Amino acid sequence: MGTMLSPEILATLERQAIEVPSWAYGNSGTRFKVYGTDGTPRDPFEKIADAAEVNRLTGLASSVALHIPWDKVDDYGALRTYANDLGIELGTINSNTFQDDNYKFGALTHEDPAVRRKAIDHHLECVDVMDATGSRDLKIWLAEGSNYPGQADMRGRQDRLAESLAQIYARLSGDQRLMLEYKFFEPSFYHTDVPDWGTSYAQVAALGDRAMVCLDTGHHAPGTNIEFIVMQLQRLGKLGSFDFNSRFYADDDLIVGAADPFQLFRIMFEVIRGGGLDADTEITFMLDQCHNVENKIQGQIRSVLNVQEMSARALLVDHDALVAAQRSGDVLAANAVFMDAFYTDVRPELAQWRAARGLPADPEAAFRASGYQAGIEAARVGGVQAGWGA
Ligand code: LRH
Ligand code: MN
Repeated sequence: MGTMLSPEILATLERQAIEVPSWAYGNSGTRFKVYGTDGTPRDPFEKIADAAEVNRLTGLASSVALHIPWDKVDDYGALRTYANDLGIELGTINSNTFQDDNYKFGALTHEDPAVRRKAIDHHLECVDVMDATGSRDLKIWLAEGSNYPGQADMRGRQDRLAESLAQIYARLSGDQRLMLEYKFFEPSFYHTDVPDWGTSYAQVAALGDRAMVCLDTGHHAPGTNIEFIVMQLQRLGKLGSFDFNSRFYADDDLIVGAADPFQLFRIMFEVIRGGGLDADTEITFMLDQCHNVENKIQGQIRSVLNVQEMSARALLVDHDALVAAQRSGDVLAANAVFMDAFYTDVRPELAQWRAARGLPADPEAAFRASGYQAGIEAARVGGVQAGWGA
């Protein structure tokens, strides 16, 4: 084996686990068009089968996140057993208060206590699902906000949000956690009730130790230094999870590392600096993506490999040389140490390492040669393909 990736680095990479989203295997698109594709799953079982195929070929995706009600089933215990039989776990449970007419003007922040009650009850139902699936994390993303100045009482909404979240938090048991995801705009276009890390932090800090911030890499204003936020949230002990994806413009939900691999490298460097890849890490690393035009399963394979690859490069940063250059104020030397690691092509060694562990050296090629896609296209005929609606 090559010499760049030391046994310590390989041990860290061996522990790495990236949770995949069930909805990435269903149809998705934009407001203009959602494309159907042959072989798309029709139910959560078929989504889990595809997620298991990603894990089989990469050894990296040992759990799959669910979205309620998109992944609603009669028997979550049976779904859990099905997943476990395929070698994966059921992971983060994602709530959904962004597709119901009652929530047009808000859900957990709504003026009307009856609407808030309905939204809180949905979250309590999600915790019931967690009890059945053995999931640890409840992830809450809220589409709530307003489109015109004056439309909403932003302060009143924060107070109602805090009160609603407290009721949900009180329902958690065991090691269960609540993740509050922020997003700076869309579908609201004037104010969003949880627009940034500061607001999410303020709300979860008020709840307690098991409430954390979820950082979706596509949810920041252009030009935001996301790795600085990663550093600060870790420093505050409140970085609970990532929704990994990449974007050129807005919340494009593209393959992580595809639009900006250097940003992913910088983010993973700060994750490592803060102990986020240590054996006792409390961070859930999840993908949150949509494969609108590309093959979904191969897209997921490439995504988890991109995170692994940029993690490997970030682990290669010569820490002692970097600290020495930083302390001596040698700007260009410090930057050079950082860039050397980023420019180090670790792909051949990772391929060798995978082969040594009985995994395909090139998982994407293995998937294309496996016949899995042709198999699901032949088998999954009829029924309704899963998507953001179904
Ligand atoms: C919102 C979001 C959230 C999910 C949804 C699928 O943009 O990032 O995490 O619930 O995408
Ligand atoms: Mn997200």
